[in-house]
Order: sequence, then structure tokens, then C-alpha cells
Amino acid sequence: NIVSERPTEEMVEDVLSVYPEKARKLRAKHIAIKDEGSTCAIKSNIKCVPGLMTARGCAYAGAKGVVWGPIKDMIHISHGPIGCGYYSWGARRNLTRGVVGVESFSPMMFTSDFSESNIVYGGDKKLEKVLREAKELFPSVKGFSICSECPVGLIGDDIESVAKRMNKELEVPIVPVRCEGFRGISQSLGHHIANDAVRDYLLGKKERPEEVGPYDISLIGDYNIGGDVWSSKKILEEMGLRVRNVWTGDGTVEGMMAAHQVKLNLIHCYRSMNYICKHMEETYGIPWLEFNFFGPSKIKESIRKIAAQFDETIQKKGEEVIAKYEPIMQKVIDQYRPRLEGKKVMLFIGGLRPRHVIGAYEDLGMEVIGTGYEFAHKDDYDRTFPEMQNQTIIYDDATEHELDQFVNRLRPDLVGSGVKEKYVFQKQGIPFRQMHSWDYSGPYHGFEGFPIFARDMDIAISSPTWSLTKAPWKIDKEVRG
Ligand code: CFN
Repeated sequence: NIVSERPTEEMVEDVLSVYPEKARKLRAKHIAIKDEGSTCAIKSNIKCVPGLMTARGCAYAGAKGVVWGPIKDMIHISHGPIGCGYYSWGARRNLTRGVVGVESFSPMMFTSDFSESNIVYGGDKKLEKVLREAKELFPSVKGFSICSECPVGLIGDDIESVAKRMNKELEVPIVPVRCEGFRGISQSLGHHIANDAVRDYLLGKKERPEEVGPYDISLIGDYNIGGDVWSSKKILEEMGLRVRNVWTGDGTVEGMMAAHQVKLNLIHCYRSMNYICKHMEETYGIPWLEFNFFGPSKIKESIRKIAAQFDETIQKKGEEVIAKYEPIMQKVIDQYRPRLEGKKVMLFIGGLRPRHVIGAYEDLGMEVIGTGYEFAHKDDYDRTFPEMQNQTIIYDDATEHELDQFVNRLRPDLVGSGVKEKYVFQKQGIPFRQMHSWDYSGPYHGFEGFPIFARDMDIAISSPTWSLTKAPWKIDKEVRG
């Protein structure tokens, strides 16, 4: 087995050599070593190889879990058998403010709980009943989404006509979202389907009475994981901008409906929300701008980039914000950098963070030697290669075997990935942080997030636990009893 300090082509070949020839050839195209003169060609956004274990989710996950779920004053019905709703309940940590069951329904789970008879005779009647019942129990609800699970599409239920009928009866927006899990090849299509449903059923349906102010913006593609939105919003507001809507973390129906009344769309998660930004540019002439609020270097760069879109008032305030937080951030760096300097990191996350968090690690003197996405597209990889140093590895839709092998051969000081990966690596004695849920911590965005991020990475790496644990399969049978 090739173990090396730095990723090499030989190491990759060796890892893939266990596959049958056809699978080996297919997978080789999804893995690239970035080096002097290498091209950034990497295959992405295509279906997984059958038989190999993927970490990807489905269209329902992308639509209900990611985009719609965080809109707090709506009830999102997981329409179909109970499992999808149950297992997606609460795991993403998209926080909301407001009284649960009155102003916020995000922490709750609603499902039509399909049974065999619904599959045989159809579930439209049951869906009507669920909507009626939910409105009666929670009269302050501002709208519903109906997020289809696989069987709904397979049996051909007409959720669109149920939505139309019930919209008249209940007098709140009811949005059918055709996000059956089998559509597409990952949660990425779910994002797109969800964006389209927002476009067709909410966006532009309401006008705010007051004029659109010169500093009115939307914060797009921030889902308030561990409170990220609140931390990001603070920076934008201190810059003098007026954040009218957030898509969709801690978001509201009204905000989504009047979201066309802004001067600029600021987008954090490009992968999940680029569709609606492009639509709003074409339809309403609203420009959009990508930014990155992970770590002081990227925040500073982003503040200047955002401020450049506005007048001198905002530019001046932007510089004041940078000056105000610079010493505070420097203190965090002074505290943690000596402990983390030179530490190597490997990442494997969804569609944005594998590139967006690199700067934050670098601010702490750490180096990302490998990164990869579950479901990124070509435009994401185009944005990723320039962020990575030479002699690093980039993997698309890495299989369980590949990630395990890459990590074990390169032996980074920290792995950042999801809950499915967490215990595999921790049991091997490798420090780990969950980079989807922030491992029950957060926020990581903004100036408020960076000290927490730095502390969490230090906690993981500097814990004495790792040298004390032994993998279960290495413990003598007798000792185990
Ligand atoms: S919060 Fe976002 S930042 S929305 Fe997306 S692409 Fe997922 S749920 Mo997990 S952490 Fe991850 Fe991104 Fe955008 Fe989260 S990297 S996989 S679908 N994602």
C-alpha cells in the first residue's frame, strides 16, 4: 500500500486498483491531483457507479431538507411514507427564532404517513385531510409546501390540483414540490426543483408598500446552520445594508414573495441557489454577487467586493467594519495559530463548503491537502482549483473506499466531513469535525463564527483522546470479553 506525505498519481491508481476494470476507469475521471501545469478537468454531476458506496443524498433531501425546510412560518409536509420525514427531522440544524408551533414550524415534522392503501388507491384525499388538519391545529401558519417522496411520483398522484383546491379553501399559499427522491442523481436536482417552485409559487406574488431603498439586499444561500445567518447579517447591517430577506435560513413566506424588491442579491451558497439568482437577474434585472464569510481573510475580501457595488457611504462603513474586527480576529489567530500551524486537513462535504472553508483554515496556518464534493458541478470545480495549493488531491463523489484509503494513506491531522464519515475516522484515531452540522456547534460564518471555528478545530486536533483509543478491530478479543 502506497502511503505518502503528498497525494500522487500512483497512490490514486493503487486505491482504485481494487475495482473491476470498468469501475476503475469510470472513477479515475473523478479524481485529480492539482499540481504545476495540471488541468482542472474532473468529471462531476453524473450518476454514481452501481455497487460503489456513495455519500450522496436525493432530490427530496435537496428540496425539503435544504431549500424549503428552513422557511419557518410554513409547514412543510413530507408527502409519502414516514421514513423520509422522520430521518430528515432536525438533523440539519437550520435554526429559527420565534415561538415553535406559532411563528416557527421548522423544528417540527409533518408527514402524510403513506400506508399500503395510499399506494394502491392514491394519496390525494389523505393529503387534503393533512392540510386541513394542520391549518386547524396551527391557524397561524402562513403557507404549506408539499414535498413529494418517491412513491407519490411512482403512482402518479396529482398533488398540483390538490394544492390548487386547498389554496382556495385555506387561503394560504400551498406549493407542490415535485422532489421525488428518484429524480436526478443527487440532492443537487432537488435544489433546482425547489428553486423553480419558489419562482412559480412565491416570488413576486407580493409587493411591499414602501419604495425599494438603495441599500436593500437579499442574503441568498445561507440556511442558518448553527446560527450562520444571524452572524452574516450582522456584518451586512453594520456595513449599512438593509437585509430584506434571507433565502432561506430563518426565512419567511412574505420575505420570499417580496424578494424581487431589492437592489442586489448576495449569494453565499452558489450551488443550491444560483438558479433563482439567474432568474431574478433575467426577469427583474437584479444583479447578484458571490461572497464568502468563512474566516477573516475571505470576509475582508468579500466586504470590499460587496461595498464596491454601492456608494462611498457603504464603502466607508465597510472599511470601518474591517478595521473594527481586525484586532479581534488577530487575537483569535494569535491564540490558535501556534497550536494549529502546519496541520493538514482533508475535507469531503456537499456542494459549497469544500472550497469556501479553505481560507478559514489557512488563516489558522493549516493546509487543506485534499477536498471534494458529494454533488458539485463543473462550475464549482472551476472555482475550487484556484483555491487549492499544488500537490493536493480533489475528489468528486468519493466512495467510502476511496475516502477511507486517501485519508489513511495521507494521514491528515484533521478530517472534516459528515456524520456518515465521522465515526469511521474517529474509531481509527483520526481527529474529525462534522462540517455539515458544525458538529452541534456554530455559527462558523462571519466574525462571530471564526473564534468558534478556530476553537472547535483546536479541540478536535489537540484532544489527547486519539492516542488513547484503539480501533475496535485491533483490541484483543480476550480484553473485549
Ligand atoms: S447547509 Fe449547504 S452550503 S446548501 Fe448544500 S451545498 Fe448540503 S446540507 Mo450538508 S452542509 Fe453542505 Fe453546502 Fe450549500 Fe449543507 S456543503 S451538503 S445541500 N450544504
